[in-house]
Amino acid sequence: MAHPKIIVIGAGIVGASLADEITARGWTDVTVLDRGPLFATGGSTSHAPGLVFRTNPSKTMTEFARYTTEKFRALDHPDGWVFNPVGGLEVATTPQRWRDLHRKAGWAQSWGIEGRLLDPAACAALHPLLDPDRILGGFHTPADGLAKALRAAEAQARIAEARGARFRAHTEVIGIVAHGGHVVGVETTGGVIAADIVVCAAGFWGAAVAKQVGLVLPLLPMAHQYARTGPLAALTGRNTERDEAGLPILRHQDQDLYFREHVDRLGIGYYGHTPMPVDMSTLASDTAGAPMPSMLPFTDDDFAPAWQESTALLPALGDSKVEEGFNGIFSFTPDGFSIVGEHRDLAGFWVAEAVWVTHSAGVAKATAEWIVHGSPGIDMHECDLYRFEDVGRSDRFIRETSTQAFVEVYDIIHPHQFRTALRGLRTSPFHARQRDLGAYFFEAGGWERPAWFDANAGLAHRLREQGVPFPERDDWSGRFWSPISIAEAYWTRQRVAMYDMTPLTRYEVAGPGALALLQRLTTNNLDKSVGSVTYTLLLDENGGIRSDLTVARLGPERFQVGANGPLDFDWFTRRLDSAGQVTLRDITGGTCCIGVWGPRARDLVQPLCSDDLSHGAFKFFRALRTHLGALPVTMLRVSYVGELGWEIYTSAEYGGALWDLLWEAGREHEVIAAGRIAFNSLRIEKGYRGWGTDMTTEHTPEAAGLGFAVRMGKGDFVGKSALEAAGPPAKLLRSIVFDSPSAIVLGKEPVYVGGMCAGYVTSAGYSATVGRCIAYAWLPAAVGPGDTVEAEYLGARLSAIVHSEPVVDPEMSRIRR
Ligand code: FAD
Ligand code: THG
Repeated sequence: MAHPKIIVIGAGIVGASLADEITARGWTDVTVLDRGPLFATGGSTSHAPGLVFRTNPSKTMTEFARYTTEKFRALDHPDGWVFNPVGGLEVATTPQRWRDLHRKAGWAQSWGIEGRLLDPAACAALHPLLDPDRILGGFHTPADGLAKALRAAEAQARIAEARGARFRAHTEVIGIVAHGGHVVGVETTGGVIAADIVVCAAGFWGAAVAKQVGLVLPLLPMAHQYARTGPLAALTGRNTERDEAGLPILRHQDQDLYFREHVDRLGIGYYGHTPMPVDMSTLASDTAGAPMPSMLPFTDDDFAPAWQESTALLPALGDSKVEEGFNGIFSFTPDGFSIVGEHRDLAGFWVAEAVWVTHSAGVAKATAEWIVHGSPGIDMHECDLYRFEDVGRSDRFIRETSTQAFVEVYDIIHPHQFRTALRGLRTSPFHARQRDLGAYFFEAGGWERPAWFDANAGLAHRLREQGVPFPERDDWSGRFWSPISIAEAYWTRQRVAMYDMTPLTRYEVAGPGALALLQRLTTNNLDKSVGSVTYTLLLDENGGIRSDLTVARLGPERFQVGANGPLDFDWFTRRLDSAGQVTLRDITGGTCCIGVWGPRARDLVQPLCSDDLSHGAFKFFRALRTHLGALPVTMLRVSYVGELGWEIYTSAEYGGALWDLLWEAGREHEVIAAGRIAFNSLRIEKGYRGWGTDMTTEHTPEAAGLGFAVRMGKGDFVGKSALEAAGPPAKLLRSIVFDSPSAIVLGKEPVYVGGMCAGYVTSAGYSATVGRCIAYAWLPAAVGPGDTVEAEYLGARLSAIVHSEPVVDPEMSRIRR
């Protein structure tokens, strides 16, 4: 059979790498088009200095970088090396940065990147231009280094060409040709070219290309300064023209600077200047004939502080000056991740955008696998084109958040630090009440979510007096946190608490084909009575977990699905049958939800309801349509915090009245409002996983401890055959409980078994119930309950024990009563 005809727009590092990765998988009819000459096309790749620091908080991004360096090392180019593993060195000049480098060293361990923390003298031995008195230490990664981006592009292009790919210069794509919901070609300055698949790898021009087919790519072209010094005496004779560099690439993130050698000169990159978003409407015409449309004139004033700080760190610069520089353009995104995926409404139109040289081959490999084999072969949820909420696709959101991402690119970012711009976009009907109770809000998915309530400070005080432990936290783990959250969690297990569950994404799936669709897409059996609620998993074709859902059957052909965000909507939408047998509706915004949980939950709610809410009449994992007071509600007897109680849903207009009704009725039961931190700690105690953090498509249900949600006997479903073929998992998700009451981890820390790094933490929370921090960690299958492990938090080894699950209430006595 003939392979599809593929056109790649853009012959930068991403387009060239895509041509190689796609043809390597046997689809050889690939044509790469570029508006510029080959291979110095004038895009960002043409002048990228090519520093590759691989360690990233994201496991996936680190893996992309690792693959890229390994691939580049093996590439040949007639002009010389493609990747020069000079090593990477990041130095700290402040205690905060030094602590952050310990955190970074932890990520490197977790993701398998070799690296060591060094004292100032050892740093200066590696990089003699450094003034050791200016630094507190550094993080050295010996296999990081320099990529020659243009050589890498050309070398990959040649390999692709040998398999049949074509590269065409001076061919600008000016339109996408579509027919019947499918891409059929591109219109170029040289005429129409037919294609079955079009991949947009047009760099920072990509947003404009995608816009033509109704796709918003949340990326912002930004200018970034890069300069070169004159010859430096200190570098004389160190490097040949061919080697260019021998010293490690250097980052001085406290001053937004990075450095590399160019033979006897130093290149300096700077992120410290005021953000310079680029207006594409003027750029396109201004630079139409320019050989390097991605290079803007250097602005000396913006660079002045950079020079001063550079000479402070590297005194050898003192006898030199900046000889040349430019403001180069590349893409920033709201969350710093790339954007990859296929257009949902135009089959065959793909994007691979906002990709650094560092991650280029890794992203290209994943994209190629996705195109050719139907799935990317690595967890892509952070980079998925459809990860953005509607609100995240507005010009204003893209501009403000991507600008913020530029400002923060080298900042120390706390895992619970949320942006300050554009807050308050999505609020539940309870927002004003929560504010009155002194809520401290976190943000996710545009939603304001209470983290804790200052109104509970008195409760915390009381509990402390009664002897409930409130361990002190270090400065880092104590940020964006309050001891009040301990009181809220404690009180949920003692009395009763109200949790705002409104931001939990939910869909209505309805119609004659609804049951069949859900049966086909998920692992558990949903063919149960009306009123049933089922915990079930979405798997991908490889048996990896795409999401976990609760499905409530509210009518014979009507289901309410509790989901994990926009990616689930995308997954369902692509798999709806065309016969119109099923409708899918996101009902999140039009509805709201309060979780009322705790031993007193029934005492609180029953008096408001004429239906029998006893354990016998309204069982665990059942749903009921009823009224509380005058208000129509749907109650689901489920509890992510592992307590007696219900998720109580109503439509948005009743939300305020529902809150007041429950709050008033709760007074005699000492009800509190409780926040996300308590919620998170309670769900971890109870053994409940969070998708995207604890498990992803990289994990099977069995590995993640969710085998109970899979019914292999129920008939075919997506991922079933892969599960049948799968061997026993090599790694398992485990609960670990720390020995010391004051030991805290926050996530992504490496875990050691017998002194060797064997896994990593996913999520963690202090458990008020057991008085210890509990974490999930991926560990070798041979490590089991009772075994001792150590997690490394900011350089300190914290001892923990692998615990059977769940840690709290394995008998389910708290829930089923
Ligand atoms: P590009 O290289 O821009 O390629 C896109 C191509 O698409 C261009 O060739 C363009 O001509 C073509 N094109 C656009 N529209 C059309 C059309 N309609 N029809 C046909 N062709 C079209 N990254 C790192 O990893 N490490 C670094 O140290 C680093 N430093 C940087 C320093 C500077 C100053 C800059 C500007 C960037 C730096 N980057 C670095 C980022 C990196 O350069 C880019 O992220 C990367 O090169 C993007 O590659 P690309 O293939 O997506 O885009
Ligand atoms: N509520 C609702 N939908 C949701 C969540 C929720 N969807 C997404 C996410 N959260 C799903 N996660 C879970 C995890 C565990 C449970 C519910 C939702 C749970 N599990 C029980 C257990 O494992 O013991 C019961 C499992 C069973 O009986 O099959 O309760 O919070 N609406």
